[in-house]
Amino acid sequence: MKLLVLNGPNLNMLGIREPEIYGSVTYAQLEQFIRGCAEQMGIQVQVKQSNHEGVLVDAIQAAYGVMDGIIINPAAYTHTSIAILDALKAVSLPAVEVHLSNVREREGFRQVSYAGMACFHTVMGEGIEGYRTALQIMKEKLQNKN
Ligand code: CA2
Repeated sequence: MKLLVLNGPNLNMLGIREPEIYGSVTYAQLEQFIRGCAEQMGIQVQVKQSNHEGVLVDAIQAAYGVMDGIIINPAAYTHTSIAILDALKAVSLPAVEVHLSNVREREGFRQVSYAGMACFHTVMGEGIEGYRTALQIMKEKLQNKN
């Protein structure tokens, strides 16, 4: 089982600012955490972060025919990017959306998720543990398929 874990803009700033919202773990530690969880579950992961919408679109397209699923935290592009939604729809891979914070309890502009419209599940408000949850949910989905 091979999964792409894709993280959007400013998540590379984790642990540096706004720890009250996003926690004190750095992005490097988050990547390590994701790799550790995946290894425990017998999942191969490619973990990628970009601040650029087109790079995220390219990464989603590159997953086509290579990966079994996508776990994505599109960060601010969650609420703006039809390009990311279209890319997820185009590759038609099972996708899970993750948010560190509980976006439902935040500002009005965070209440729409375009990417989420192409995802079969959303995990939010669990901090970095949300990535473990997403890996687990994806694993169950892919196992039930076969
Ligand atoms: O809760 C999440 O995971 C978000 O995807 C994080 C995004 C935000 O725009 C979404 O609405 C919810 C922001 C990521 C920026 O991360 C920062 C980390 C440290 C300092 C500042 C921003």
